[in-house]
Amino acid sequence: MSADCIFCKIAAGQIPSNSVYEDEDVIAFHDIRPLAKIHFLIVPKTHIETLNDCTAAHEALLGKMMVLAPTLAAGLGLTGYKTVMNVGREGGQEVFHIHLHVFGGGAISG
Ligand code: DGP
Repeated sequence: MSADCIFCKIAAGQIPSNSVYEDEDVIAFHDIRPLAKIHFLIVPKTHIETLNDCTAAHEALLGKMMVLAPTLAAGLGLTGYKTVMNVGREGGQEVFHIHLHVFGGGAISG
């Protein structure tokens, strides 16, 4: 856990979130500033700043995040959706703890 990381604090239950899913490895919760009718984030509990910091050791965790997307989207009634991971400031990343955005129900364009 990184002491000043908002997503670490959410994962630790120190800051509330509108939860979608949680297990021992990941947490998913609705985005506080939704860009689509349904917009949630899939976040690993372990603190990894960006996708650029991932190695082969993270393959299972990243795969789990991806495979959870359709399951959680279906649970929210979505049959189609968009996934995005912003990487680095130039990639639009604001929170430096990796997370997969899932947009649906009137998704953002692009
Ligand atoms: P990104 O630009 O990819 O780093 O997106 C970060 C997202 O995190 C952004 O859409 C807003 C969301 N967010 C930031 N702080 C909080 C928070 O405290 N709670 C929730 N639920 N979402 C947050």
